[in-house]
Amino acid sequence: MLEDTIIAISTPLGYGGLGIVRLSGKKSLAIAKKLFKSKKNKAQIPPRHPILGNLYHFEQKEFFEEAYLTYIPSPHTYTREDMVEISCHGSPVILEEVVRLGIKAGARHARPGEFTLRAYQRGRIDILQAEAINDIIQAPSYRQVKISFSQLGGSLSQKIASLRNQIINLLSQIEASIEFPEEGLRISAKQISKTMEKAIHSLKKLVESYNLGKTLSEGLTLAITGRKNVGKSTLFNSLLQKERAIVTPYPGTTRDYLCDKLNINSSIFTLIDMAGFGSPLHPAEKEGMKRGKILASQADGVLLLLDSSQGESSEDFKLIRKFKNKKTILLFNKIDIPQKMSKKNIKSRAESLPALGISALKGTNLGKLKEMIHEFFVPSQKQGEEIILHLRQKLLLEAMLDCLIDGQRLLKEGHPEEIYAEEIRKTIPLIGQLTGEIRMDDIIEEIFSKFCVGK
Ligand SMILES: Nc1nc2c(ncn2[C@@H]2O[C@H](COP(=O)(O)OP(=O)(O)OP(=O)(O)O)[C@@H](O)[C@H]2O)c(=O)[nH]1
Ligand SMILES: [Mg+2]
Repeated sequence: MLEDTIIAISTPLGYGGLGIVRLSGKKSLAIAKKLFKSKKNKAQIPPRHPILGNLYHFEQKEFFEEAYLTYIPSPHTYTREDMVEISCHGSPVILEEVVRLGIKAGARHARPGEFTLRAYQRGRIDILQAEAINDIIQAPSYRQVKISFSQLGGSLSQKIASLRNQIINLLSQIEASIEFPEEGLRISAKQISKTMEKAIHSLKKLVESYNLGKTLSEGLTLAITGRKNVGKSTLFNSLLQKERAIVTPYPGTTRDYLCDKLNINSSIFTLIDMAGFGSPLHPAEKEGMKRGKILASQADGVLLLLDSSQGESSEDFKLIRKFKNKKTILLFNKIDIPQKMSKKNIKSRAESLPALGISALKGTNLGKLKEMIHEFFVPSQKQGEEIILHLRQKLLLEAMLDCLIDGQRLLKEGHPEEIYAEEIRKTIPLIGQLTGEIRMDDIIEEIFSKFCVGK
């Protein structure tokens, strides 16, 4: 497969000022030469230098477009193979014709992410860097771009490499003391424990960084819940600043749930508006409540809305009890009209929950609410701290952490070196999976399938 020369459109398909077709592989230049004739010197295509020419249709025997061609010989290319970039007008017809002719001339259409896959297979980047490339392309915020750019440069890979060295050093010291117990190579259990503690600390910090990473990449889900008619859909619309959900004065308006994204200071939240709780008057309402219950329990956080223009009800208390152990912000809505609810009474039953009075209708305190959401749900980042953005990475780091914690426990319980060294050793293949040094075909396939064609 690596022997094939691949071709694909690298720019988004559509009409645009420019469009780029890329080739990678041994035959890139030979194929490109069949499609492209330089205006100046017909024979010479100097490397790393865009040259102007015309695209030649070798079936119709005619020129059909002006283009720039850049030939970049291996190994200093994106894929480490010979590459050619053909840049012309961003016309889907032209770009697709260039690809079709390229395939006729001997190339194969690239699969999603195949250029980057080759960069990985040829050892130019590891899997963490490949993930960073796609993260840069798909970044929903500039803040994530900065994190991913640093990881593309190897910041996370280096951190993992240093962790790996730490663990390997530790293992070799333990092994030396097992083999030559009398030769003064023995390191003390205290020393081993200290080194392990350091590794555990670094791992813990990385695992925890996913709490922030998740808010920046896929985002957190926030369920807006409460009794019927308290203003959930109004709040949903006001936060999104669009008339997304239907609002009426009649209880039981929302039945199917709605989701939409809200960006607060680069952190992404998926807001969910759902059916309100109360006695259902229709089977669809009943089903909506059932689903709402599940959605709210699965969400990362809850905005629990109360209608403070009404007296507190047993249903409100029931909901407070229900979400007490979840990350919940309590909202007293409708503060623009006369108030009947005793906020003191409510707060006494929900002491630990942050609370705020708002008017979803008039927009009162919604800026404050956004600040509150950010502060409550998004962990702060310390300068220079590495942030992981992928669940895959978090799960592997967590598995490593478990091994080290087990090793530490066995050491403290006084088990022999062989026993706890075994636990520490289990982290090595996990690191290999994390960086892609150990190839796991299904995981590699999953990672690259998320890429666009042409990257
Ligand atoms: N005065 C006032 N009225 C509000 C406010 N928020 C919502 N309302 C009104 O309350 C009624 C119900 O609003 P919705 O947003 O549909 O309430 P909901 O919680 O989504 O209702 P269901 O979908 O039926 O559960 C509408 O008439 C809104 O205009 C507010 O802050 N102040
Ligand atoms: Mg509603």
